[in-house]
Amino acid sequence: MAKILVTGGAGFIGSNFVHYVLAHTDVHVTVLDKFTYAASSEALGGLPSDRVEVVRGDICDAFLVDQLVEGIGRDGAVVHYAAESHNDNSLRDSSPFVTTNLVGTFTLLEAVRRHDVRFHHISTDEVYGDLELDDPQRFTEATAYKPSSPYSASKAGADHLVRAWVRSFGVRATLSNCSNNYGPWQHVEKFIPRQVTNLLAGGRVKLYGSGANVRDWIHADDHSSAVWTIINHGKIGETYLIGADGEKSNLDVVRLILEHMGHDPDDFDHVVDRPGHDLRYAIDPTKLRTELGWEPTFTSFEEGLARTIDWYAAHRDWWEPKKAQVEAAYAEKGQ
Ligand code: NAD
Ligand code: TDX
Repeated sequence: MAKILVTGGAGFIGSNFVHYVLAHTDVHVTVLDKFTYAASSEALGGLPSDRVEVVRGDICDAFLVDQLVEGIGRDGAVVHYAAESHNDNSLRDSSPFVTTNLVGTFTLLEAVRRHDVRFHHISTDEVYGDLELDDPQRFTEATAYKPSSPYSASKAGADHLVRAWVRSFGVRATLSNCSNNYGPWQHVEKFIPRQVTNLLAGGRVKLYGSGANVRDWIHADDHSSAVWTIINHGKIGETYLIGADGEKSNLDVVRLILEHMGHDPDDFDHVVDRPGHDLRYAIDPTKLRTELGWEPTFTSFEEGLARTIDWYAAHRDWWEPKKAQVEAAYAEKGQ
């Protein structure tokens, strides 16, 4: 594979993948990103300019997408990360979620179909809805779809489009549904960066509801290695769940953050819960591990979290300008 197109490559996880590919292969990467509020040119800093091209544009722009996909060629691939990604935003205004996540994915699928280019679609475990806290089953590739929020419904719809284009038009695509990511460059609107930067800014930790909700955490570096494994060794038409056995309640995560930052682990606020808040996500990654031999490198969430907290402490210049606007939107909802 000589060339790939990475959509959403200036976002939290897409930029991690771009760094991963440049560090581990000699592939040329074109990034297509609209540079919404969630993008960050700093996250793409320090990359070799002869191996990366960054195009500012919209995945819904059929003309631009067609040109870029044609340029990748039949032996390359499109790796599709671009999305509106935040549940709370989707509850305030669902419109960009429907446009980018559904129409954008459709636009890319039509282009890869026309030019016969390999496609990998990045999705989320949220398409499966939620589990009871004591359910012994975790999500597998066979779990039925039951999305709860406008965000997860738009991602579920996009997944269905990809599968339909594989079956009806023979598009060479794979899909992956990953659990909650953490690591450097995650926007301060998201749970872990929000709490860490609240404390760094002299504010307080904000836990939705009781904090019993469980998320299954994976470091973004491990998500990137899993996606690269699937692109190279995955079977066309197949879906792979990506997870690293990282289940933790939000309450436990908050306490770990407070302790690592030298605060009393019970010194946080309970705030208004998210409407429709999913109770628990949990991934069974057996297929990816046994069929493709992938393993995560971050096996201790505590250690990965500590490194992430230290990263935010060292990158105040990056997150501080984004903070006030995010907190003002939360404050309006009592969060
Ligand atoms: P992010 O919000 O940090 O980044 C999204 C990127 O997409 C941004 O750079 C943004 O500018 C770009 N973008 C948005 N609309 C666009 C458009 N119309 N055209 C071109 N670019 C556009 O998101 P993230 O957390 O990095 O998530 C990336 C992908 O991974 C998403 O598809 C998301 O659903 C999926 N995912 C995320 C997680 C997680 O925990 N964050 C877990 C599983 C799956
Ligand atoms: O201030 C907060 N307090 C709080 O208790 C915030 C922002 C969140 N929460 C809770 C809600 C969730 O139970 O923390 C948990 C994680 O919240 P988010 O970071 O918003 O993530 P989540 O809604 O679980 O979705 C994430 O994982 C799946 C990503 O944002 C999605 O893009 C991905 O698909």
